[in-house]
Formats: sequence, C-alpha cells, structure tokens
Amino acid sequence: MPVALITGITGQDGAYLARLLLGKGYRVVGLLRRSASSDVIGERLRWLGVLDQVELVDGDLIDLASLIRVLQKVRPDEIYNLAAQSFVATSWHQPLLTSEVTGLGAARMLEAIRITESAARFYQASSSEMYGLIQEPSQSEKTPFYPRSPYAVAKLYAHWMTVNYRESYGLHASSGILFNHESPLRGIEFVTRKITDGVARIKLGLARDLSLGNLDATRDWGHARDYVRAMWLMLQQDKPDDYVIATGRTTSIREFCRIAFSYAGLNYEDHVVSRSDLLRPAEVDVLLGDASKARGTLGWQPETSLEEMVAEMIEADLVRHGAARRG
Ligand code: NDP
Ligand code: GDR
Repeated sequence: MPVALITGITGQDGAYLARLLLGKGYRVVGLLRRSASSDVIGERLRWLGVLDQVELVDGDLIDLASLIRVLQKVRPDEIYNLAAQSFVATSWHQPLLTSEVTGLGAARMLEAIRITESAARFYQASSSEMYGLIQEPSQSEKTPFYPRSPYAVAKLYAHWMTVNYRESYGLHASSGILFNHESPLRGIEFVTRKITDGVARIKLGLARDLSLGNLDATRDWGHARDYVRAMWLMLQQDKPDDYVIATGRTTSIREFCRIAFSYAGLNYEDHVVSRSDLLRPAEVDVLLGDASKARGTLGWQPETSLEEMVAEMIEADLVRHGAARRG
C-alpha cells in the first residue's frame, strides 16, 4: 500500500487530495499543527466523509525536528507540501510569518527529506501569484515571475528551492504552478467563497449587502477537485518537472458576482459595494494560465466549468445557512 504524507491536510486542497488518494488505495497521513480549536479540526475532511480514514500526526512546518521525526515514523512514498499561510491579504500584515511558513517551510521539508535520506517523491504547491505583474497575455512554465505580495515572494523562494533540490540532489521534486481553484470547502476569506456565502445570506434574508474590494481584477478559476488530480499525476511521472495547472479562461470579480447573484435570481448591482479599505497595497490585475504542457504530458484537463462550480458553492452555502438558521 503506497503511503502519502500531506502537509496542509486540514485545508481545502488537503481534504480533496486525501479523498482522491484514499480512493486510489493509499495510506494517507496528514501533518497536523497544534491548535487550541481542536473541536473544529478536520471539518473539511469530515465534510468529504474521510476524517476517519486518514491518520494525523503532530508537526509544524516551522519546526524542522518535527518534520524529521514524522518522516522517520511515516516513511512516505509521496509527500505533498500544501501547508502555507495561503491568504495573500494577510501576507502584508504578517510578512515574516508568511516567509517562515510559506517560504522556509518548504525548505525545511526538503532538508528533512535529505537528512532522513528519504526516497519520497515531493510535490510543492506553487502559485500563479508568482507571475504577479506580468505583461504576457497568458502564463506558462516559460513566463518570467514578478511577485507582488509577501506571499508571492515566499512562494517563489519555495518554488526555486524545489527546482534547486531537484537539480542539486536529484530529488524527485515537482512543482505545480496552480492558478486559483475553489470549491465549497474554500476558506470564507477568499473572494469566491465570500461571494457565494454572501449570495446565500442575501437570498435567505440574513443580509442585505456584500462589501468587496477591487472588482476589476481577473482570475483563472478552476475547481479544487480537478486540481488535486493534477498534483497526483505529477508524482506518477518518471521525471520530476514543473507544470502550470489552469483552465485557460479568465473572469473578473465583477463577472463572478454577476454569475453568482443571477444563479440565485438576484442582481449583483443591487447588493455589492466596492470599498476602498478592502483594496490591496499591490494588486495582481490579470491571471490567465496556459496549461498546454500538463494537457500534453500528464493528460490532465479540468472537468468542472466555472458556472457548475459557482452553483455547487452556492448550494452548499444555502444548506449551511439554512441549517444554521434552523439550528
Ligand atoms: P488553505 O489555506 O485552505 O490550507 C492551508 C493549510 O496549511 C491548512 O491545513 C493549515 O493548517 C496549514 N498550515 C498553515 N500553517 C502551517 C504550519 N506552520 N505548519 C503546518 N501546517 C500549516 O490552502 P489551500 O488548500 O487553498 O491551498 C493549498 C496550498 O496550495 C497552499 O500552499 C496554497 O498557498 C497553495 N495554492 C493554493 C491555490 C488555491 O487557489 N487554492 C492556488 C495556488 C497555490 P490549519 O488548518 O491548522 O490552519
Ligand atoms: P488570490 O485570491 O489573492 O488570487 O489568492 P483571493 O480570492 O483572496 O483574491 C482574488 C482577487 O479578488 C480580489 N478581491 C477580493 N479578495 C478577497 N479575498 N476579498 C475581497 O473582499 C475582495 N474583493 C476583491 C482580490 O483583490 C484579488 O484580486 C488565491 C490564494 O488561494 C493563494 O493562496 C493562491 O496562491 C492564489 O489564489 C493562486
């Protein structure tokens, strides 16, 4: 039975990836950091019905010793490094923590692999945010990077460390440059889920307005369920490499609002307010991914349209709020 170690297993992607790997017959072990809110740990895994099937081990990307101990104990065949301080807006308020976890955290895991002489294959969760202020109409593995936030700078460091360990030590280390991907399990602070949650609350009469920041930025949004499949495919290749994972369609926040509100029979212009205090110090205006390499080499392609994903997210938020109201 192959063994997978997932850091960030309590997050959106960690939960979907755990379910995918369990379905393929893996033993799935997740790194769990200490939290005082232990009652809500594993909420996403529970939502997907797999909490009882994964093993959780104590560890933190900040603590190298804990990573070494986990690798010695678990002896994984595959390591998926998904853990991060992943919210771009927070990275301006906590740049050093973001660097520690999102940047140096990856380096610590790579060092732990080397120190324990693990033969595990390694996946690094890189990000389209690394492109930042790019001029090219679409972004591929060949597009230069220009990070625009402390988060993106930290991700770029982790990305190059992954490339460097592959080239220096021959590690089977791959980096997925994933564009935005969402789902009903997306954190509520991210714009898509903030919008679908807002639509549900307005539809149920629990709120009147929804405050957002910049409505003109555009993102290439896919579904997390499709994107974790790409992570697994990367580690099944004989040769490690870097791959862009994206849908090839970009949509503005404003257009996302229009689609989401109209799904619920509402007009977004009656409810959405753009507030200057929600703007970011520096913005990534446009992202549009070119996933030709992943399509050709991995045989990967997205299966969920933006409209299908929006519908799934709103339905889940209606259930959550309907249930909460009854409760
Ligand atoms: P989430 O924010 O949902 O999950 C982040 C995970 O990291 C949580 O499990 C969190 O644990 C864990 N974590 C945070 N700090 C530490 C730490 N110090 N030690 C161990 N674990 C820690 O992110 P997503 O699932 O959306 O994203 C997964 C990865 O992919 C992230 O690295 C993200 O930056 C990257 N990415 C995401 C994209 C997206 O669109 N979703 C696109 C491109 C890249 P806890 O529950 O305890 O907070
Ligand atoms: P992003 O996702 O920064 O792309 O990073 P987010 O959903 O936070 O923002 C997307 C765009 O929406 C604009 N925006 C708002 N964003 C939030 N969160 N809240 C608002 O109220 C709001 N109003 C407008 C933002 O300015 C931005 O342009 C996500 C994360 O998952 C990263 O970890 C990942 O690496 C990238 O996607 C790819």
